Amino acid sequence: PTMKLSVSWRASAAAVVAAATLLTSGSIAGAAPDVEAAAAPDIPVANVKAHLTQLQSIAKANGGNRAHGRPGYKASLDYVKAKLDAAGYTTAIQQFTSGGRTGYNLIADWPGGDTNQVVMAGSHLDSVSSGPGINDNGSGSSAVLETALAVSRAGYQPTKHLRFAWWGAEELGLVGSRYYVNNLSSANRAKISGYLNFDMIGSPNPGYFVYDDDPAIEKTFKDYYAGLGVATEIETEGDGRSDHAPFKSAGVPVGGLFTGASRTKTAAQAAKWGGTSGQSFDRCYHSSCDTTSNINDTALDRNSDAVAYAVWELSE
Ligand code: DTR
Ligand code: CA
Ligand code: ZN
Ligand code: ZN
Repeated sequence: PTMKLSVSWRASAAAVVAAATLLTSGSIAGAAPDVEAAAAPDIPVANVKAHLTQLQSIAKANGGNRAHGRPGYKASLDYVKAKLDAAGYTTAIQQFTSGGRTGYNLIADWPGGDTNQVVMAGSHLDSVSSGPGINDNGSGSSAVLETALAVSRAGYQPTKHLRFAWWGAEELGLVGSRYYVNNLSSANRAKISGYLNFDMIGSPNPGYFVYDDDPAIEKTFKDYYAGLGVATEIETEGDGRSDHAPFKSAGVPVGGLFTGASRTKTAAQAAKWGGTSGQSFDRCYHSSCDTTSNINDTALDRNSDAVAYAVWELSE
């Protein structure tokens, strides 16, 4: 019995040594020295929806909206900022004035990575004054927030530097994002290797549109959807209509996703995506009914996962 015991003891000791070696030096003889970069984690859509519920409560407690210059906007920003601060981000609030009212951008940097190669993902956090703006644009803001939190949970250390942004006063004409870009030095602007925009990504009668701008970013999103077996179309409604526009004008590579607003879904689109033809992608666009019931969970889930996929893919 002693011999048997010692043999099994030796075997398990060797396993322990091997594991310890792997943990410390990263590889042992014969192990693959460089492993594929970690794949993006799944983004739990329940977490994204929890943020939407919070944003709706914030609107309800502040006059029914999250519009620029109203208390609901700053309360929304404080909610997002608190989550990011707790997750280890370096956050900054950038103030600006528009229409005689103070506006705010929230910028969150994930410590580490090459700050000469900055990958940015952003969305506008403001709503119109008619309602809580859950699809437009709680959906983008919550997906970007949850992706940032997933980076923290994963302890992800990408080669490039990650920066996330929530813009103010988009509905007044891309005011916050334009203010940010205009106040970047040319040196800092040149360091941004790409800007990913997410504005309306959970529309109730969704289409799956990919911005047709930077080819590499566009391919990243199309590869993701191809992996799901979901067809995509080029986004044709948005040139200049969301926060990627100031970045594009400044020569920064841009891309993004969109599930549609007031345009009508065609029969052909309904045939490939489901939903209702002859009905707009979001019947509550800029209306008081843009609430948490104005969201298609499948679209929100797929697009939240697409945000994470692209952030990991473009920053590793
Ligand atoms: N202007 C955005 C909604 C919007 C309309 N078309 C597009 C295309 C691409 C992104 C966004 C949009 C808003 O109302 O916030
Ligand atoms: Ca998911
Ligand atoms: Zn809008
Ligand atoms: Zn929007």
